[in-house]
Amino acid sequence: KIEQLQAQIGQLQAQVELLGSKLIPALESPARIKAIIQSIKDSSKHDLRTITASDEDQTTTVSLAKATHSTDYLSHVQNVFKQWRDKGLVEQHESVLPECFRLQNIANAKPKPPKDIFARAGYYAFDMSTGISQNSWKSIIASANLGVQAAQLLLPSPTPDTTTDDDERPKSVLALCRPPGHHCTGTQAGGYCYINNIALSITTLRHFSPPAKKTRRPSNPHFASTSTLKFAVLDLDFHHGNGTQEMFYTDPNVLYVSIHGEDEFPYYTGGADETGPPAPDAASGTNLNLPLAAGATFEAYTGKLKEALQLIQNFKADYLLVSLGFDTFHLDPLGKFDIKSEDYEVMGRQVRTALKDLPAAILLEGGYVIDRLGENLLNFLRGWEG
Ligand code: SP5
Ligand code: ZN
Repeated sequence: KIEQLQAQIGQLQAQVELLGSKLIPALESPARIKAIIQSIKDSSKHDLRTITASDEDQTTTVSLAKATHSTDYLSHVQNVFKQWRDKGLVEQHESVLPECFRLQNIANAKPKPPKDIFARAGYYAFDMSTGISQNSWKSIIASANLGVQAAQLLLPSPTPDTTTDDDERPKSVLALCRPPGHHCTGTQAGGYCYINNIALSITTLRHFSPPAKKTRRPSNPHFASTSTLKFAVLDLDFHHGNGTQEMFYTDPNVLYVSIHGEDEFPYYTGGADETGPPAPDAASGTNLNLPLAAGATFEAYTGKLKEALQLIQNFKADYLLVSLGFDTFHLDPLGKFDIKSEDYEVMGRQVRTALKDLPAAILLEGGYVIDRLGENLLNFLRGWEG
């Protein structure tokens, strides 16, 4: 039934992706979020908020996104559909897909964006699954704005002395982002990702956090205020979050930890040997990849999860960001793990129990079995809430 529906949607909107050797209706679709929202409403267990990005929110989101994405990349994503359309390179109902990708050029280490708008599509992308259609930017900016808003909800009140407000803030927030974010880099879309929503949450927390309280004896170096915030990212999507890893690889204040399918998409990152820059760099050891072979059971998974949680505990972060993907589900068309619906409750409980003091933003990444997404997410949340 879902397949029929997707085929219909595919014909209607022509949102396609290349999978293997076939151009298929895009797996990453609005139906994913619709299904999740319906399940959350049906459960009536959670406080659900709809957040619409005002013009001002959109401006703020784009300017925060510039901390991790280049300005020219962002304007490309925003404008390429119309530019292709104006030249007759794409139909109104189709999407922009690249034909040729940026490659290494021995004569020119830093090639400039091509003048030709057709050629630019492959300069700013790394796969053919991340098309840009008429309404893409609207979704991309709305999704990114959720990354911003989730972070805003976790921020301490600006007047730390009136503790009452502080108690009102949630300890954890889930943002139903779509499109997802963990694959795109600062200059290339890919893996259905255009703006890194997790990076936006981190940038927002950094940007809007009140300055650290002045100590009573600032002259004592022991009390010197070190206001630098620390962040731990736990990436539970089936795929390695190459974009997030890249953005914070040399940042000593962001720990990136990922459990993902070994040698799976995005293929060229995610190895256990990618641990950050070599010592004595301060960021050495702030990246941990825990690849798991195809067919991995939940028992194998929880083994890796324990390792991940231990490292995060040791890191002593101020905030936790979770990239939550449900493509680890045993029926997922893109995943190869053997994780069942009920396992997500255990997973949620395990993470929250280990890290219960950390304010947390959970952002949705992948997960493509549309009619099981709501159930799997609700299970995760039941475990998370104890
Ligand atoms: C956010 C997210 O989950 N993005 C995943 C994008 C994955 N796209 C490529 C998947 C390739 C799977 N292998 C294809 C083999 C076909 N026979
Ligand atoms: Zn994924």
